[in-house]
Amino acid sequence: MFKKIPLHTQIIAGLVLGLVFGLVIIQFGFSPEFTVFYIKPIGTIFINALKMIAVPLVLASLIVGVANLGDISKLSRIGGKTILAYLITTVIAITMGLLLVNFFKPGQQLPQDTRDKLMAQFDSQAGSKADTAAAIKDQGPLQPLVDIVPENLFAAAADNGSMLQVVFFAIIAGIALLQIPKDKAKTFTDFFDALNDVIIKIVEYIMMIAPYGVFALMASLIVEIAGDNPDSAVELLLALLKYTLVVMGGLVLIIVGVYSIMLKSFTKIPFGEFLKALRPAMLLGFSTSSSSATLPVTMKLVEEELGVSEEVSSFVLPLGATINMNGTSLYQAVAAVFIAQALGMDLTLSQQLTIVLTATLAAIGSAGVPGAGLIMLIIVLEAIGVPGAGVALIIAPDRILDMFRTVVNVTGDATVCCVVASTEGELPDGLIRQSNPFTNTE
Ligand code: DAS
Repeated sequence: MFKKIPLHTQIIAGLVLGLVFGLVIIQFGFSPEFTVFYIKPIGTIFINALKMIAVPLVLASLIVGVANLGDISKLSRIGGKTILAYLITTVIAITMGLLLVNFFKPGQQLPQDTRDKLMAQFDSQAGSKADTAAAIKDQGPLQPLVDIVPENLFAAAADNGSMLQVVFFAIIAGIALLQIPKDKAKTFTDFFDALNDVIIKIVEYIMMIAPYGVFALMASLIVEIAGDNPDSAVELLLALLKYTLVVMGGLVLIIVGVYSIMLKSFTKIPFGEFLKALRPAMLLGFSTSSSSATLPVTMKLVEEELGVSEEVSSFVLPLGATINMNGTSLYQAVAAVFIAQALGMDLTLSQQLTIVLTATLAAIGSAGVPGAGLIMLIIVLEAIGVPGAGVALIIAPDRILDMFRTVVNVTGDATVCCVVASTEGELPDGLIRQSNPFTNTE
């Protein structure tokens, strides 16, 4: 019955209904038992499903992503430039996110009792995390580096706290794949390619229960945080609103700040013309929240509206849709610090630098499908010792933010594509409008 309503509309409806439901419960003083025992489990199932898929998603998408770079010795100058540009824009996006969230501190004004309740709700092993942190301090400064290499991959995959170790293995496996004979590697790559497709399909299934999960999470979050003090729910909602505005501000800054400077520095394409040419792809990214779904349109526009050769666009854009997600990177940096702030956890500089590393890897590992960035955020949280279940705190506005960050992801891929094309001697005079691919008029 819901099939016809777009997924994001369903989820926004779930979010609003959860908000109203929670506020009605606390406003009329109904007992929280019903919400806690019969509504909240739906949200827990949704969160567990997201966490369940995180490890296989990382393994499959990263192994395939690295292996698809093609033979390491043959990585052409285009591949080198493309990957360098993607990494630089990703690190810039994460750094912008960290600067914004540390400056505006959206999570910091929550009262201590709200923070304690959130921590209790999200981290049942809070004590053990503290012990681990203490243990790490005893073992000296290089311990975080040692902890990246897993003793046992399956134990690491089983223990959510070692997501970085899973990422490390996936990258090493991808590189090893490039070093063995192509015919042997093909079986392995085909398996993980198929696994990647299976996982993306499972993410679609999980996103089907998203409206109900968001409803349950929103309602139980409000009812449990409000408890006997409705004001603390309002404070939490205000903090969420501030967090959303910080992410949105960062996303706008990336487009009008970073991408316009890149185009101006490396190409003769007027920024306004670039956005006008890319508008259909940006709108598609917004409405589908999927870089992968938007890819065919992005390629068509970049070639026919912006004049980039097929050789460049067919390498740069598919790679970008897989490993380059500047919007998601900024969002993950802001969300990770916001959740830590809301839980009253002060992050050290090394933890914030860990965010740069893990959010870069998480963005590379994020598939271009709705909700992928949220799933990979769990990796960033676990890597800095923040409970992965803390994603429940920011799940409410996530679907709306997913739409906007996907627009940035798509625009970033197209920007790098034009920059690489231009440095390859293409687009000598800026725009070469060949035809309007959507009206076929010359
Ligand atoms: N929806 C993802 C994309 O397609 C981004 C995200 O989930 O953060 O780019």
